Amino acid sequence: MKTALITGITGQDGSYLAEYLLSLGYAVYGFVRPSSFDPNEKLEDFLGKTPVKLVYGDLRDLTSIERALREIKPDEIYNLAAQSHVGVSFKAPETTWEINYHGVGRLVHAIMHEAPNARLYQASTSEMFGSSPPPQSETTPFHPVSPYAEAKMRAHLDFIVGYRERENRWNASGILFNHESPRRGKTFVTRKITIALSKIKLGVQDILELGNLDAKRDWGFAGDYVKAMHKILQQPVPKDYVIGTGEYHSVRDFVNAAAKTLDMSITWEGTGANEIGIDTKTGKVIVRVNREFFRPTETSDLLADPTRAHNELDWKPEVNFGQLVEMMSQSDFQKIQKTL
Ligand code: NAP
Ligand code: F7E
Repeated sequence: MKTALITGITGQDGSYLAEYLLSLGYAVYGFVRPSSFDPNEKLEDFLGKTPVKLVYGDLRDLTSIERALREIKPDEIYNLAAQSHVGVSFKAPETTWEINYHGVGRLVHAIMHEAPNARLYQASTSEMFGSSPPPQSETTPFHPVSPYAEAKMRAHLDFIVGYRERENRWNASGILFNHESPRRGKTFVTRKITIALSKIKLGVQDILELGNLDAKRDWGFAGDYVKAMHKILQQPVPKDYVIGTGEYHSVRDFVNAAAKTLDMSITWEGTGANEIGIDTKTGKVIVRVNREFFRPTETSDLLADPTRAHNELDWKPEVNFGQLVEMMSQSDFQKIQKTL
């Protein structure tokens, strides 16, 4: 039986990965931040009662990382913990760097001392490509445009690629494009949309306010992407892999698709900050642009070229865009309906 340690296990990806590794027969440990809440409760919301063992720690605390590695001696480490919100990174850049850059450095150094044979997966991101035009592959230059993307890029280059090349560390990464699910955090745009439209449909919210409707993202399903993470750590040689669907849609497309699954339709009028979305059946304005949700600098178009993952990992996503939007919209609609 292999042993895996997952940082960020209480997040979207961590919960799907834990489920997947348990199904493969792994002993799964989760590294969780101490807080006044019982971390088991958060995990149980997603997974129910599972045989995941939790250890307290924080990527900002080297001692806690070393202790966890000494106790667990994992074969595989999945570093999913991060301040993962791009918008928030402009408001809290130091915290973002502390966790997303220095945290990775602490982890890599601790692994070298406490679990030198462990394989490390790092959650790198398509945001590192920033303003590089689409499609983006492993050879596309990085041009990050946010503190989140800069910290992730430097961690990727300094600690993952750098230590792999200089120190022969078994470090690999997935450069993942956006992936979503009913477990996605509620402040990310997809979940914000599916919650708001469900509430509007049920008559408990009037309007959905969004930022940049023209931004295009390559959206896949988190449950598919955690399988790629596992495959990356089973390869004979550690490498970096772009993981995405190879298809992209604008934020406006996502709103239209979510509305359709809820039997609603939206007519768009105006442009830029004055654009509005009108419920075709009721004639009410239900979507408005609010500048508060724009970012100081924006990654406008992200589209994966996942050829290496197809060829070397034999990985392809199973859930398409329409199925993802339907899954998320129906999940939120049913959850909200139950509370009324
Ligand atoms: P998420 O839902 O925001 O989860 C983040 C996790 O990190 C949570 O479990 C959080 O714990 C934990 N965490 C935050 N700060 C920590 C710290 N200082 N020490 C220890 N744990 C800490 O993120 P996700 O969507 O699952 O993404 C997983 C990883 O993939 C992240 O690194 C993200 O940057 C990266 N990524 C995500 C996407 C995507 O589209 N989802 C794409 C590319 C890369 P709490 O529960 O205590 O907050
Ligand atoms: O934004 C636009 C926003 O916050 C998507 C993280 O998992 O994926 C995620 O980062 C797009 C952006 O995700 C709103 O400007 C419009 O263009 O859902 P998001 P993200 O920034 O792409 C990457 C790959 C990661 O690595 C990150 O960890 O939607 N947008 N209006 C909005 N975004 C938000 N959040 N809220 C809005 O109202």
